[in-house]
Amino acid sequence: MKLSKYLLPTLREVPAEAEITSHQLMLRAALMRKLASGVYSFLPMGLKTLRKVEAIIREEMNNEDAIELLMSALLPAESYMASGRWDVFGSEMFRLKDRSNRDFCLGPTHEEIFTETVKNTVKSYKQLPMTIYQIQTKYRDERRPRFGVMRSREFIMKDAYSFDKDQAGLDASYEKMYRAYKKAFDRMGLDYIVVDADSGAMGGSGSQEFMVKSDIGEDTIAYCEKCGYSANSEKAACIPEKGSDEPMRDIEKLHTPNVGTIDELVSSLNTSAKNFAKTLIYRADDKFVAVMVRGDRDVNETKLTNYLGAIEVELAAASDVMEITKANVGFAGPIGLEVEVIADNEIMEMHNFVVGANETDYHFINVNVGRDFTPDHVGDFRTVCEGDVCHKCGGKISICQGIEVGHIFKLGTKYTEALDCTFLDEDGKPQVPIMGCYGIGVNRCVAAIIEQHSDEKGIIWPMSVAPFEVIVVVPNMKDEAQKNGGEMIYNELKKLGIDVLYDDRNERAGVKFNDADLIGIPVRITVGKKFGEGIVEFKERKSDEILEMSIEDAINKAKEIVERER
Ligand code: 9G3
Repeated sequence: MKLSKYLLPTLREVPAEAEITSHQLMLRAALMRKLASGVYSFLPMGLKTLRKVEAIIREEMNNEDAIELLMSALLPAESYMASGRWDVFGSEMFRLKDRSNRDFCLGPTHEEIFTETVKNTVKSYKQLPMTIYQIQTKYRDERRPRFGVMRSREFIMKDAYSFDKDQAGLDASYEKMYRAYKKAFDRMGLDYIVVDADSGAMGGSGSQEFMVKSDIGEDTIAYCEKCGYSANSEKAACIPEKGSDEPMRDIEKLHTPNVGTIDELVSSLNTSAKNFAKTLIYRADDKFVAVMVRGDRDVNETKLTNYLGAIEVELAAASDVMEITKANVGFAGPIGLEVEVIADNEIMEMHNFVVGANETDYHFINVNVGRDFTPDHVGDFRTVCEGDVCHKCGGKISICQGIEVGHIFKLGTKYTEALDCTFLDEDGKPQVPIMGCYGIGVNRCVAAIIEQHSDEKGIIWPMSVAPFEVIVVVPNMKDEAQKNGGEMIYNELKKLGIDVLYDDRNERAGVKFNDADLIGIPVRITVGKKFGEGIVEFKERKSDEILEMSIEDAINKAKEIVERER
């Protein structure tokens, strides 16, 4: 491809709204342009990287006998009504009506659609196991689109669904997908970890996320260096820190005016946050609960939601807190509450601790479980912290941020039952297939690759996903010999089947070199002053070393690197 005839509107300046590296570089390197909040158009080079990521995913899925098909993105509401999700997914689902006023949505995910397809096409156990997938655009009206394509409202997902006749079959299908994901992400050059994850509204018996470690990742990961345990912090198990055994002291009610924060409270009482149990009033769907965790911990709302089997859990409004505790926010406690009290395991380890008195400006001190109150439920309701003891091996838990690029689930029969999808088993009896589902965010993979493969000058594409494999740069197009030399090398490389970009623009050398670094093509061959001596420059984007060599050596070295790394 000749750059003088291509579409590559690179930007010198960093666009103001782009906060993270990948978002900045995807705009500056002319991979994409924003159309609306969370909606992007892909320019030629951005499309090439998307297609190369998709091709890697497709190859690894096909290697594990998955079968590709393509569903519509314009979906009739009926399918989602049958599974009950039409009402569950509120404003996040893009809904529309056709000319006959019938309800449709733009597909956010396709469990129902794939289940219907299997229901209508798979009749016998002989056709199972079957894993079918698509690579297709999804639509979700995110409340806060951010970080470019990391969280956009339209994105390409590879979504796969496995159908088996029993749990053992699902376990086998799940392992095949797990293998396909590892191979695909390895080939893309992504450094990732696999973490235990919450299955959320999907239900089922467990899920795992493929996380790319990155400080800008939205997800928080807990991991143990010693035993390798790793989990999304939404799910990571916590064990309670042992409390100090001390004799029970008499409970006292103290006047604690003007203490707005826990720190102000504990310093005014000359104690520590570890000796304070905070009581938070939550609304879980249509009921209220009081949740207690130690003062220096956070309530894990995912664990709470799963325990209560609720659809939505959120902190109660101040007016509700007043009605329930008869006190302003910040003075809630477990003593004398009407609503159920749910206590984290650590509360049971505490002695003579502080709680709100359910009276504005008052707290109780020297509170003890059993004598002063008894929680209705006790369990693991807190979020894991740096330095926690690993529940598996007793090692130390570390925390890092991650970008979720893949998520695989053992779903069970939630959708096949809801949609009455059955197959006839060996005895001719109807059985319900057991499902798994498996997603990869394609756009997010491109962004994650850039987050992990870039420097201050721009992108450093791994060969496997690079939009071009070699760039030929002629700094001085006015010099006929150098210009013809560049053209000749460009044509030779093309004949060798190398995807080569030829910068034949009438631009200054500095612009050409800056653009070559910005767009991150793995190999650069420069035809400059020494061309007259038969010498060209050879540089790999991932190295600072600039080599001088003959034209023939440069072409052979480019071929060798491309064929080794693509
Ligand atoms: C919706 C809307 C948003 C959603 C969903 C449905 C997330 C939804 C979870 C999944 C689970 C798996 C198949 C591929 C792998 C992930 N946000 N999820 O189901 F209607 Cl508006 O998508 N789906």
